Formats: sequence, structure tokens, C-alpha cells
Amino acid sequence: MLDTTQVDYSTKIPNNVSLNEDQRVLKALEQWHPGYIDWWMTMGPDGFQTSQVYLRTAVSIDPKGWAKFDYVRMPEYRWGILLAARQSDRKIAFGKHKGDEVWQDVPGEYRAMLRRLIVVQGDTEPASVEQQRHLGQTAPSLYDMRNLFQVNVEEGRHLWAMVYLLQKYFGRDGREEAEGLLERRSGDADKPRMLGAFNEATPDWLSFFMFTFFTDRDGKMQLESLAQSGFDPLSRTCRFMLTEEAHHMFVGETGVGRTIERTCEAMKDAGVDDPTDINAVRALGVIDLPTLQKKANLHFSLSLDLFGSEVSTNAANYYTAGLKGRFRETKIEDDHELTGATYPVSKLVDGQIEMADEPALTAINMRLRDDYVADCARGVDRWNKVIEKAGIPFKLTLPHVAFHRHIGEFQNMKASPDGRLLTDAEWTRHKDDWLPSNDDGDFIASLMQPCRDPGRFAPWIAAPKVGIDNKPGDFEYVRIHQE
Ligand code: BYC
Repeated sequence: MLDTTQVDYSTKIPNNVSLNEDQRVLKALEQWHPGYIDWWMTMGPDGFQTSQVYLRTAVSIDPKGWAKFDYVRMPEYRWGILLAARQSDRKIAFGKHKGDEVWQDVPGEYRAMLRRLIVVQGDTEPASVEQQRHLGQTAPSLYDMRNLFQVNVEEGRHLWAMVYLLQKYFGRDGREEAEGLLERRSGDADKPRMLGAFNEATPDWLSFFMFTFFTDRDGKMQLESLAQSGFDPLSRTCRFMLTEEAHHMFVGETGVGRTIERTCEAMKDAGVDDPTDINAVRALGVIDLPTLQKKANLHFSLSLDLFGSEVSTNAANYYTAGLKGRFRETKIEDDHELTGATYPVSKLVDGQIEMADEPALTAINMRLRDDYVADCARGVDRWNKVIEKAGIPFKLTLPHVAFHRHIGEFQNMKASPDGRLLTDAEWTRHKDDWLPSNDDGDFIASLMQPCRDPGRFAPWIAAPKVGIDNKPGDFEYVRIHQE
């Protein structure tokens, strides 16, 4: 390994990429910085910008001690450029350049493809911050508020990570793309964010938790695939981003888990045995399990769309070029070229959903999606353990992959959560049974009352088992009024 673990804090932009010796890129990034801060102040968290937030900041890339925790005002967060350590003997692991030295520069023939991948990845980062910007106002505790802001500043850092690649390796058009990343807006009719799920609203904290569970998990899968890239700077960037990403999924999984825990506890205390008696459960001021299921249905299906089409020549081209691999590519035992291999893909055949073998190369998105679904299912099992432990007869499930889709094989049909094909009339009749309705939204919104006393939690969510950075239960994670 070459030593790239030192992080330089002498420049305005902390980094371990020797920015000081690269005046062109340093200048480009310093020019981009004010626009970023402007975006953060207008599109980042609404309020709390002068509060002191107990945040972790990446200060090293040593896996054993890469972050430090301290109070910081969000606009003063040290957004830095950190790449995982360079491995001196790294080889391209797949595709037609398999076995060659990884690239330290962009190969001319793949410039457009690489730029596209980096821009799409980069676009999702600010988009999620925009989607979540109003949530600080209704945080169910200071602990949750801090977690939200932690996720937000790190998504901001991930934007910096992609902008660095654009500025460093793509010259003028890279600079233009970097500007574009600050110009698009989540949900905007004229200049929306690039991928569907990032233009959806995140109206409440349950959506936030579902998003960080399901959509950040797509982030994990995509980053894992890009971490395999033959373009070494992209690989190293993604490997370090994955270190931070784990906390985001923790926020989602435990957030939903704590919601479930509180619901079950309230039901038991009140002697409500039937989880489908929605009115009785809601009267307790907690979120009923069927509504949690609907939220999961929504966020899972939106996140599946982020994998692109099941059968995709783009994905095949990315793979063959050595730019984007499979999940844990190097651990898979095959030829890593996939020229003759096949992979089973779910398809609509004569009005039936069936599995059909497709060339494995064009089925790369499907394979990644399968890995993703398995990963989600493990998390859902952990939620079900909480329900089971409380003795409540209810099980959360993942809906069928054909349910509520807007991209790929199932985009032009309607299916139920258990994968039955439906007529439009059936869909319209049952839609509100499967996806959050306006009434569900209104009910959840009614619970979103802020709770800002240290150590206290809104009545719909349980306290976490342990604090962040092992802090005690009444720790003041956000000092709201500190100027
Ligand atoms: N919405 O061959 P196809 C994260 C487009 S999340 C809109 O089917 P391909 C995060 C596609 O761009 C991870 N458009 O699929 C999470 C293409 O357009 P062009 C983000 C879509 O290209 C939480 C056309 O349809 N990173 O990090 O193999 C918080 C045909 O495409 C969508 C990445 O996604 C959609 N859902 O795959 C914060 C990694 N799906 O080129 C952050 C980089 C497809 O014909 N991106 N299209 O105009 C990629 O690898 C690929 O672009 C995709 C699409 C996997 C997204």
C-alpha cells in the first residue's frame, strides 16, 4: 500500500489527494465552494444552521479511527476529499481489460460513460439533502435530529467526492457538470434530479427512515459496484464513501425498528391484540403496522427502479469496459467476462411473470437488484423479530418486484404486492390498501410533533438502545440555541 492515509487540513478543503500540489484542481474546487455553500444554505437543512450539532467528521482513512466527534455548526463542517488508500498492485478484475493495471487516468474511449456514471452518482447526493431539508423541524428527538444532520453533511461530502473526480479528470465539461449538480433540484418540474426516487417527497420521519433503509441501501450496492471500477480514483472514492454509508442504513433500520417497537409496546400496554385494528392502534398515538407495511412497499418499489432495466446494454457496456462491476465482484467464482454465461431474469411472458435466462452481461442490473433484495430481506427479518418478540401476530414482507414499478420490465403493468397481475380498475380499487393514502399521510403528519428536550422522544418512537459515540441517554446532541 502507498501511504495516502494523511489528511491535509491546511487547505480550505481537507484532503488526502495532495490538493496543494495540484493548483488547477484546488482553484477549481475553491471556485465551486461558494456555490456549494450557497446551495447548502438555501437547499440544505431548513433552520438549525447556527446550532451546534454533535457530528462526526472524517479525519483519516484508517478504518480503525477515521472519524472524530465534536460540536460543529453545519455550514462550518469540514467537507473533505478522502479516497481510500491506493493499492499498488491493483488489477482490473473484470471485463475485457481483466488483468490489466487499473487506470489512474480516464481512458479516452470510456470518457463519456465514466462521466455519466459519476454525474448520476453525484446527482443523488444533493438530491437526498433537498428531499430531507424540512425534517429537522419535526425531529422526534435531538438524537434523531443529529442523525439526520449527520446523514445530510455526509451526503454533502459525497457530492464533493464526485465533484473532485469531475474537476480533476474531466476538464471543462467536468466543471460544467459540477455546476449542474448544484443547479438541478429534487422534484422541480423544469430541472429535476436525474433518477426517479430522488424527485419524490420525503414528507415525514417514517419516510426518512424507510428512505435511509431502502434507498441508501441502493446507494450501498451501487457504490460497491463502482468500487470495483478499473478507474482507480473512482474505486478509491467509493470505498471510502461506503465507510460512511453504513451509518445511514443504521439510521434507517433502527429508526423503523424503534417505530415498530413503540407501536408494539403501546398495543400491549393498552391490550390491543389485533394489529389490523387500525383505528384502535392509531388512537394510542403510534403508527399501526399495516401503515408501516405500506410505507415499506412504497420505498422498496421506488428503490428497485434505481437499478435500471433488468436487461440493459448500458450495464453490459459498463461491465465489459471494466467501469462498473458486480456486487463483491472479486469474490464471485467465474470468468469475470461473462461472454457465454446466462442469468435468470424475471419477465412478463404472455401475461405471466416468469423467469427467463438472459445473457449474464445484459442482466448485470438484475443481478445487483437480486443482491439488493436479499440484503433488504435480512433487514426486514430483523424488524419482524421485534414484532414477534412482542407476541403480535403480524409480519412485514417485501412486495413482489413487479409491484408499483416505473422502470424496466414491469413498468407498463399493474401488479399486487404478491405479484398478481391486475386490471387498471383492480389497481385503482386497491391502491390505497398497498401504498400510503392521503389519510395515512395526514395521520402520520399529525404525529410529527418536535421533541427537543435532551433524552426525550416523541411518543410514536422508542429510545435507541445506545447513544451515538456511546453518549448517555440525556446527551444534548444538538445545542439548538447556541449562536
Ligand atoms: N430514473 O439501461 P438502463 C445513492 C435511465 S443511490 C430515471 O435501464 P442503466 C444514494 C438511465 O439513466 C445510487 N432514469 O439502466 C442513496 C438510462 O438513461 P440514458 C446512485 C433512469 O443505465 C441515498 C435509461 O434509463 N448511483 O447513492 O444500466 C441517498 C436506460 O437505462 C432510472 C448510481 O445509480 C431511474 N430510476 O442503469 C444519497 C450509480 N433508471 O443513459 C445517495 C450510477 C434508469 O439512456 N448509475 N434510468 O439517458 C448507474 O449505474 C446507472 O445510471 C443506473 C441506471 C443504475 C442508475
